[in-house]
Amino acid sequence: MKRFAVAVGALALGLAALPALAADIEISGSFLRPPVVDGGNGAAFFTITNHGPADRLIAAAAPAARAVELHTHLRDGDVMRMRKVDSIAVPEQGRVELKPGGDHVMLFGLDPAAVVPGARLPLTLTFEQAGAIQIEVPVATLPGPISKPGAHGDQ
Ligand SMILES: [Cu+2]
Repeated sequence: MKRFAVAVGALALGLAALPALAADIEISGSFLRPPVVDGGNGAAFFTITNHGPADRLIAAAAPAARAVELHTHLRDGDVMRMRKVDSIAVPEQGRVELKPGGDHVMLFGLDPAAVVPGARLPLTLTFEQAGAIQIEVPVATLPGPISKPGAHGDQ
């Protein structure tokens, strides 16, 4: 319960702009690429810093999205395509950067009202070891590519 209390306490104090901490996991540098069209798909990116033993990001949830999946990009011939993955590994004392063209949290069917520029999208990340971490992801001013043309989810 201690780690949960720490995360909730940080939010209650209005420290959402600071890195979110839960147990050994720290989330920083988050941003959301909003959909190009209303009700479309967006993607969340952030850096996971692990101060403890090996862990895995196993789920993500956002009330403003119809569905949320963990995605990565894989090379398919000359094209990078997005694929759903069951988890994103975070090495012991390691760091993983979710970024355009790489791993990301895919948000399907986003509520247009929740992704206006300047808004912050509530997102819950669940780690196998560290448990759930609630963050608020700043919405980027302009839509941008989640990946190179040819991949799904960016229309
Ligand atoms: Cu994706």
